[in-house]
Amino acid sequence: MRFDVITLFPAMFDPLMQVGVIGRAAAKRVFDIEVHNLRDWADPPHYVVDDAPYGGGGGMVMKPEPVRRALSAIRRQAPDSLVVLTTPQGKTFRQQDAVAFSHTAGVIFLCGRYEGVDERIRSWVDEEYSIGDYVLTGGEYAALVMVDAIARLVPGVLGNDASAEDDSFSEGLLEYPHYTRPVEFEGMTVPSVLISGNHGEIARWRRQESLRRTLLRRPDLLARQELDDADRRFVEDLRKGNA
Ligand code: 6GU
Repeated sequence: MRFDVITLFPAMFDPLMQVGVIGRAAAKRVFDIEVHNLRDWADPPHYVVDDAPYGGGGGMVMKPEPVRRALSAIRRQAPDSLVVLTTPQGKTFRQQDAVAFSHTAGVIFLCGRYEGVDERIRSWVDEEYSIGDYVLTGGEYAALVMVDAIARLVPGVLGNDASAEDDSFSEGLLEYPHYTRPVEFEGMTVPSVLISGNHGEIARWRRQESLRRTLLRRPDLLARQELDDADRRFVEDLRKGNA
């Protein structure tokens, strides 16, 4: 798949493309990412990309013309990609959205500036996304977050293809606790079931600890979850304080 990003701050995407798991996968072309400077589509001599709002008031608004040109040019290179505007007014980006985008041909992220974009720009995008209820100075960090969440689901990006499957959220539950060596550290020990070698018991313990953790930290997630009989009995016990 391919990612295109339209931004006034292309350098913000250098770490994504150069560092860590995502950077390595980008270098190996497991997916493609191209970052475009919106200013390249602005008019000389001043290459202005924003302007004061009609009706007055503070802040600057992203002008439509450079965005129109950028989208037209990039769409020719990526005709099957969806166009996503990052804006605090968008719907909240969730794991299920990351999964859905990871199965598409590509995404073109248009990073909005926080004061806003000319309303006519909205008619050229397929979706609008926010990453949460707080205000950022621009959509760049939101695009970085979304590219990371989507790209790590592309086959071949994570070392082990299965490692995305146990993720917190992918099953609708938080992940169970993890331990590695040593078996005892500063008086804290690894649960004995994990060193028992009994894989059935280990799977059961992990499932129950996922349920425990989700009930404690994210009861909203648990409420939306379909549970089997064993899960339901365990959650009942947790609620009664018996587990
Ligand atoms: Cl996508 N943009 C801005 N400016 N702030 C945000 C956001 C996006 N998502 C959460 N906060």
